[in-house]
Amino acid sequence: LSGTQTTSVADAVVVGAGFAGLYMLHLLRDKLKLKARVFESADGVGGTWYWNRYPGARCDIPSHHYSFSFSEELQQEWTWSEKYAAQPEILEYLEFVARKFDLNKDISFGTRVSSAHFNEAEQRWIITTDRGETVVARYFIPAVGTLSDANIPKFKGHGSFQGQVLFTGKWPKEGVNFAGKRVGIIGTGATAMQAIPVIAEQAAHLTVFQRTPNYGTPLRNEPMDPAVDREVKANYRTLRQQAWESFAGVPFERLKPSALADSPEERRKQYEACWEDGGFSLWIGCYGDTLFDHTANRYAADFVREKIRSRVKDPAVAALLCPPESQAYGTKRQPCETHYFETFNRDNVRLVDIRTQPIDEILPTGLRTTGGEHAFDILIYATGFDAFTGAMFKMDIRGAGGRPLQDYWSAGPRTLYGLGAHGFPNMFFITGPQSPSVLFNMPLGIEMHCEWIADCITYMNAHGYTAISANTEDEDRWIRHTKELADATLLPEATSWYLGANIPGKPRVFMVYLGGGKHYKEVISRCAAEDYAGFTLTPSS
Ligand code: NA7
Repeated sequence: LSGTQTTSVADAVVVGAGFAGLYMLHLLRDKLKLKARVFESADGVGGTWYWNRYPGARCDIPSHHYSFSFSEELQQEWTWSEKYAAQPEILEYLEFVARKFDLNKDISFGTRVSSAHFNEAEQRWIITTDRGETVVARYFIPAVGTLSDANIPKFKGHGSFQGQVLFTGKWPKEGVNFAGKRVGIIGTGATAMQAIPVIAEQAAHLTVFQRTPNYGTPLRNEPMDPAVDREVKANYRTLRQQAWESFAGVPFERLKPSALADSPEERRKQYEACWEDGGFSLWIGCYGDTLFDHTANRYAADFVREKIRSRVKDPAVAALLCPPESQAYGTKRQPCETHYFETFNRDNVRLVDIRTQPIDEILPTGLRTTGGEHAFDILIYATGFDAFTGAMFKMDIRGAGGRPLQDYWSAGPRTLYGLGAHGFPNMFFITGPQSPSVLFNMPLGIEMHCEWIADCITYMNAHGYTAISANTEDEDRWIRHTKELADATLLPEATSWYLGANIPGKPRVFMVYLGGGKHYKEVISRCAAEDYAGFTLTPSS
């Protein structure tokens, strides 16, 4: 195709073939009977689960919950092999979904969208790709993922390393052979905590460069118990209902309102029980005030620090791995780990604190911190993503009057309900900023958004509207509300990617709606029921 210019017309263009793009395509094509095109830069479906093939990559939400709920047949047909599915299995699942609903034929793989410009006269989006194709479409849906744009810090000497350089979020399909290799890894976030124990077992030596210690807690993965699977499948409706009743789209049975209300003995019992449950239990399934009250938070933080100290043999290493008291627990995304802390008891693993001795320069043979040189054969960046906006800004999106999205969002994302932005008519976001997004079980959040978008398009077609765009004052109201909710918690205190604080120069705005999935769903359903109140609809001329 490359080199040839083609122009075609579609009702909708979707970018990305992860959970979001796949379900959006299914709804637009099979339910609304529209012509939808999907562009995907990878050579297969999967999105996040296509790219994140690093060792140990696994979902931290139980498999039965982290899956589509829209098709009872699909729920019954698919069987997960582990309590928390690993990346290859989630990718297989999405490939299965694509085959089952015959989605691949409408996806152009290996194709990146270069630009999307709104044409006001035509009330249509003009979308161009890097393979010379132009599509004119009424609706434009960038389903590009929240954590998909790599954040690779440009240290002095960037690019000079002569060995293999890897980024966890773009892991080679053929895998990496660590046998006999010396490996350096930068970062100790949720990704690194999954990868480090696995790499340490395979490599000759692993050096971990840590800037900020993290409050990891055990995932406690296990093989799927067939009896549990049968039980869930017989009661899937109830399970999904429980998910929707919960804050983050995953129910936790032990949740109690306040750590302050319990005696020290009761608290310890509760923390130990949540610790044993694993996953996100201690973070969001233990006490309702953990992320709201400094004292409640300190109780949990002390508990995790004590656990870290009990797991790491060398007290000096344990001290480095313990987040300081100034760093509240769980205000950064809670990493879930499997033998992460024990990994530092191994002879072939070394922890280097780059908070006190920062990286000076990347060298052809490794890197140099202010404390000295480190040599290795493979350098891994586990340094996270330019979350929420990074992938969107790479696309040259321009709304009415040719205004770049980057310009409209220069002080932080501006949306109504995280679904649309003023001046960008007929463009919809999925799990975007100012929605529950990453703090809600993604497949369910994605279903909620895709269904809202599909209903909105159905409504517009039924009533003869050609465009829908959010009102500025309603955006202001929603942004204020999102900020108020965040400010009532401890989360904005952290230098996290929730705030854009991991990217130099990025505006620090808390980007997740913290009112919970259930309340959020009520808000957007009411908006739809009130003829899309807060949005302006343009009748066809
Ligand atoms: P994260 O959580 O953003 O972690 C990135 C890690 O890389 C973290 O330890 C950072 O340290 C470190 N980092 C980033 N930039 C630098 C520089 N310039 N120097 C040194 N260290 C650096 O990304 P993950 O991929 O682990 O997780 C992202 C999400 O993906 C995860 O939460 C899941 O939802 C899926 P810092 O803490 O900034 O000091």
